[in-house]
Amino acid sequence: MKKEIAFIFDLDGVIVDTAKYHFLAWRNLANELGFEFTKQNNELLKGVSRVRSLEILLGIGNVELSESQKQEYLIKKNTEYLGYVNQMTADEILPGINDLLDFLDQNNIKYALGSASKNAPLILEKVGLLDRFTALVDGNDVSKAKPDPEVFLIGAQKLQMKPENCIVVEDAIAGVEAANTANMTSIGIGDAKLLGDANYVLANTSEFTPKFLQKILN
Ligand code: B16
Ligand code: MG
Repeated sequence: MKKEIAFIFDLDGVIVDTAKYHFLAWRNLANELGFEFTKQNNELLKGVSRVRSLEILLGIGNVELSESQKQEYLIKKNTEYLGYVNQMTADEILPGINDLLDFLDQNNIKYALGSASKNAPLILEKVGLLDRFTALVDGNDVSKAKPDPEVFLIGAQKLQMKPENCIVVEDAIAGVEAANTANMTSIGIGDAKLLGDANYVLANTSEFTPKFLQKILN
């Protein structure tokens, strides 16, 4: 197997499913502002930054807020979200991911995190994965959100790897676009109709097996 490669993993939707907690907190906020927020609406927020998520949510409800009100609601949403995150355990790691990380470790293949979430280090700590990543890049490190490739390019730099030798694992359309723009190989996790631009698409993380990796790496 080729060794000169490294992986960059997205967090929400790839390592854990935090979208369900984002959904609960955003829905409560929408309800407080007087409108409904559905699971379908929540799809629009996947991989999107917190600030941009609020803008999209306010657009759905056709609600306008002042800058200070927006700040207040962002803090409120994150406080509720952190309440859920603080209860997370290793049981919430998505199927297949532990085996895959074991396989990468055994083969001396490095991996980094490339997430839009400013809460990424806390989430990794809660599920017991914080120490396993060679490098972390999260929402605190980037000035441009996905689909801009910044998050993954910083990840490659931290791993001391060339972009073309990095493989990104992503569940969001914007994330796949960011990986492709960064000249990296992209593996999409989810609906092939939505993630058609990815080099490879797997329906869910349990299909992301060492056998699949061996196939694409050889
Ligand atoms: P936070 P990812 C993203 O994580 C989520 O998919 C997205 O829904 C969320 O708004 C974003 O993180 C920011 O999260 O509020 O914790 O900073 O998929 O890039 O790992
Ligand atoms: Mg994601």
